[in-house]
Amino acid sequence: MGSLGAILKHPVDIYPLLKLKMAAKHAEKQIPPEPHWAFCYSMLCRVSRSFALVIQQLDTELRNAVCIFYLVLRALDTVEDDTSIPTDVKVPILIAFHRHIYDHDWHFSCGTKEYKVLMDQFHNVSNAFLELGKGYQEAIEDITKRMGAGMAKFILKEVESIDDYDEYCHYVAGLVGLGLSKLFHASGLEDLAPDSLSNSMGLFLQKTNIIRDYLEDINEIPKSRMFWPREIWSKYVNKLEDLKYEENSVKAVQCLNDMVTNALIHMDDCLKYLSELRDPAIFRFCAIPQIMAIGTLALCHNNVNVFRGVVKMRRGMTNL
Ligand code: D61
Ligand code: MG
Repeated sequence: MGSLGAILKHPVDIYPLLKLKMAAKHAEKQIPPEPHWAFCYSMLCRVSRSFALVIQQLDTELRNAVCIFYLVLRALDTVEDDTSIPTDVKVPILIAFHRHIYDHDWHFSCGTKEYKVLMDQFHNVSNAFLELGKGYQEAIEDITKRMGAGMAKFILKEVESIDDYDEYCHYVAGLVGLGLSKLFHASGLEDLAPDSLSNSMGLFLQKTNIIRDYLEDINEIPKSRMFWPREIWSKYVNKLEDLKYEENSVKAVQCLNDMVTNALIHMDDCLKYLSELRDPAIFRFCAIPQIMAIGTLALCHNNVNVFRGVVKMRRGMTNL
């Protein structure tokens, strides 16, 4: 269904959609005029769909830092996710990525579509990064270094135990939470949040995506890596892909509910984290993705369609 059709079917979505769109229009006027910044913001909108709008409603200085943080990590993730890069080429790039952001001339072509544009024109991101304040730069470099090392570790290792699952999600999303907390602190708008709460913010979002995307990931060609931990699914089936076959529906839904329950463990920390925020724009930036994740988990819970097709919320943020 086209996005206009989706909206007309759900007229109550129109008001929040317009409100968000107008906020985005206003935000557009504050983008720095230079071409490398224009590239970064247009890339953000093309690549992130759901995060672009919440990032754009932050105050200017913090917004620029978060935009670059997003693009640097999205580029790192594009390397991680590109299954056509041989391991012996990929691992050193992941590990050295935090140094490449200081180098205007570095680039590595990979990914497809808008991700390929981001990689090919990465010098724009480096140039913008080099204009950020030192405090922002250091936070972005530190997180990129730790995430790259963690991704490299998991290229060679599968997610078996629940501990592995939490560790992998820490590298790819929990660290984003730690980095964002540092950026908020560097902006002077917030106190520094405890790492364990920041980590939970990322784990909750990442686990929700991993649960929702089961079918998309298992059907991917060439075969993508799977992140459902064996320690959970092996209680229900012998092979992870058995969950998608109709004869296993009952077991599949039990396994799904087990995964949802595991994700919900992080809720307490997330609410605590949100309750400590002071700045209204930062609060919205943090709370909106969490609310979407709760909604998505509610939709997935006990829902066999996770194994049949896409289970996605309608989102004012993504569909216009
Ligand atoms: C407050 C607000 C936003 C938060 C947060 C706290 C704490 C953590 C996060 C956002 C990160 C949540 C990640 C959940 C979505 N997962 C992915 O995008 C996976 O890639 C992970 C590695 C790259 C992370 C890049 C990122 C994401 C969101 C950000 C950000 C950086 C910087 C600032 C704000 C939000 C997933 O990607 C697949 C795809 O969607 O293409 C994967 O490869 O597993
Ligand atoms: Mg990835």
